[in-house]
Amino acid sequence: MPNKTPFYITTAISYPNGKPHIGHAYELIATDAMARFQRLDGKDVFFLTGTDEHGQKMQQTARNEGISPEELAERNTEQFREMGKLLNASNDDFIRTTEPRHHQASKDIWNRMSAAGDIYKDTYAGWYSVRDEAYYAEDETQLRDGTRYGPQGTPVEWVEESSYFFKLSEYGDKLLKHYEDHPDFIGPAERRNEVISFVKSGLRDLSVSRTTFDWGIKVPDDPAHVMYVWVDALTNYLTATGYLDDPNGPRAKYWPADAHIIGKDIIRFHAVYWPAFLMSAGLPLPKRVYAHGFVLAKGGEKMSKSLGNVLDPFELIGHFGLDAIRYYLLREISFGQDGTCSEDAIGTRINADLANGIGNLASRSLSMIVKNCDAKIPAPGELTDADRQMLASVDALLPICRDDMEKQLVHRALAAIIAVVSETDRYFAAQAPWVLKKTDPARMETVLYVAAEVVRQIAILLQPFMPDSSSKLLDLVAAPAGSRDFAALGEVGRLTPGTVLEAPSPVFPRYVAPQPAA
Ligand code: ME8
Repeated sequence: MPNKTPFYITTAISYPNGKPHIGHAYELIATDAMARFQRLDGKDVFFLTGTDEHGQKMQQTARNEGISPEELAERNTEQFREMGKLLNASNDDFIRTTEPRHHQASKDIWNRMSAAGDIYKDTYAGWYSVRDEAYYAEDETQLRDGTRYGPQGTPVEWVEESSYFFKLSEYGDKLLKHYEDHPDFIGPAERRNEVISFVKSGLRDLSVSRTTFDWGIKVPDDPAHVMYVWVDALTNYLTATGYLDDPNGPRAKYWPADAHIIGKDIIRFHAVYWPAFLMSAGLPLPKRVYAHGFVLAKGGEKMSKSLGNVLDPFELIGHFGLDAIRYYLLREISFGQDGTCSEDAIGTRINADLANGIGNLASRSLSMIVKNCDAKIPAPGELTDADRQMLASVDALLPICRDDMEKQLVHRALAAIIAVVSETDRYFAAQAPWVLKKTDPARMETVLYVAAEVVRQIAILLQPFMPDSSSKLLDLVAAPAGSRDFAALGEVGRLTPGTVLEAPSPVFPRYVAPQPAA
């Protein structure tokens, strides 16, 4: 058995300063789909998510609530774990930056950067956004109605304190060369361009420690300083692999990561600071950083409590079901762009693609088999051009999906799969097996065989996106447990005639919006 190729994928680690929101759920679902896809495709996957528990934002929120930052982190991290379970996230580890393994790794990376001569002590005086946990140059800020805001629209405050600096200014050319030599390092293209122009505009040294609060990881040999939260946060990706501890350890093979999946607001940290830290520390760089867009409310509005348009992932799933929500978010929003999420749009999408689409195809074709073929997969006769074309379309899906998933174009992979469902609907309607039943039963059996075989392959391919429903679909075609990964796609895994089927139960019920009370 050849060794499987390692594949390491991460989400951002979330600030547990509040409950998880739909943006967190979106990122976890999308990354989960990518991780599951690679697993089914035979890779040795390590999928990491977790929480980013230090920093001023955590400390301030805790103070406002009258509790300690530890208590705040503990309480909300539990909710992030719960959300992961609810979303059926298949992460292999959940990292918390307050864990001892992470303190050690952060100190190690600091010491490496320091030994490289890239850290010096000075005083920081400039603008800081607590909400973004980010330093901004004066020209990136704007004064409005007496308050100064950073580029993401969050308020900034003037900070002056003793601080260690990282010599980021020395990494501009090296970073630009890296982007040029590795054109796939940053995606999508808009983000890559944004990062390149930011780096070209000139990098200033980065303040990497704070002295005006203490909720963080202490700087080695100078306990009056805590590390800037982003130094510690970014290091989480390395911590979980144990690479710094032992480059030959059991998980060290996963570094460098294949993909960091993050939101567009934190691209600068991942595509500028993180590779610069790693270059300084003499460590390999991740292969790709991909920034998704934001989930917005109906009409493209930002979700906010004051507008009353915030969608809660827990409530949405309670209402529509998990796989419907996973499907909607992954299919409707082009991964990399902003997209909207509203209850009407979810209902329309899931009815069209799931209930009327794959659900209907499976139930129509399989119930005809149960009724007319003695509940056994029929043996196909000689195939017509239409049958061959139909099977060729479904057999061709894997390379298409692979290519899209490699580029994080999750919505495109799904669109390709659903297009084959529509093609099968047309095939089914044109072949009219319910007519053949009377005129040419052998031909009916061939058509039903082809349709059931399409359902089998579509169900295998949909597993990364809708794990539970796909597994129900695979049960309906009695796909053997050991033949549900991508190795079973195509001709090698064709349905075996004579396999007994149960009467199909609906996998994707039609969504009916609740009627307002009269
Ligand atoms: O940024 N739509 O944490 P975070 C889509 N701790 N994605 C969204 C979103 C929305 N409406 N709102 C937020 C942090 N996100 C840091 C990360 S990584 C070393 C440290 C995304 O809790 C956001 O872009 O503010 C980020 O990728 C993730 O949710 C966590 O955001």
